[in-house]
Amino acid sequence: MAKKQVDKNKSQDNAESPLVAVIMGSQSDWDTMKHAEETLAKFGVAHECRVISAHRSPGLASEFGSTAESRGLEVIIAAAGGAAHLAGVMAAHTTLPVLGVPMRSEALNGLDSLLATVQMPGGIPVGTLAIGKPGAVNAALFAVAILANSRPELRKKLHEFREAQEAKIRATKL
Ligand code: RP5
Repeated sequence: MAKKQVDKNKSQDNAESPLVAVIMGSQSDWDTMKHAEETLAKFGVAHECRVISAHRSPGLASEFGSTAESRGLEVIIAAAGGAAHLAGVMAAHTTLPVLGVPMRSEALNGLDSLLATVQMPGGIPVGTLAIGKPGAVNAALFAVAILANSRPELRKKLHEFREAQEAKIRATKL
């Protein structure tokens, strides 16, 4: 299957104004972060996906974080690898909840990304998920849970998701 390019400028997949932004430091993060996108799509949550680098495009990062609230976003999922500043930089520019997903890095297998994302000094919170694909999926589920606080239809979908997960385990025969 052809590799999907993250659209750097536009919302994708839905015409509605996005509630969740999935941003990542590099196109190379997409193979992992597409799992966040797929999860949001499964729940029917309007979202956008973009490449924004805290260090390669600091102006864009600052602009995106500063305007996120006024553009109607409610949650930002920020993925980065290595010296992973993106989630922290977003959190510095907005009071929206920011969920950080550490990317598995070549040099340190993601431990660098995890520590850089999770160890925010007090005052600017980043909710950090697991390294890699589980973190990408869980960041999306966490975003849905946040949105579900004021959207009963999403709460219902989350219950159904959990029930389906449990039913699958119960039906597993070894
Ligand atoms: C980070 O550096 C990105 O989030 C990515 O995980 C990592 C490597 O980026 P590339 O060199 O592959 O563009 O900024």
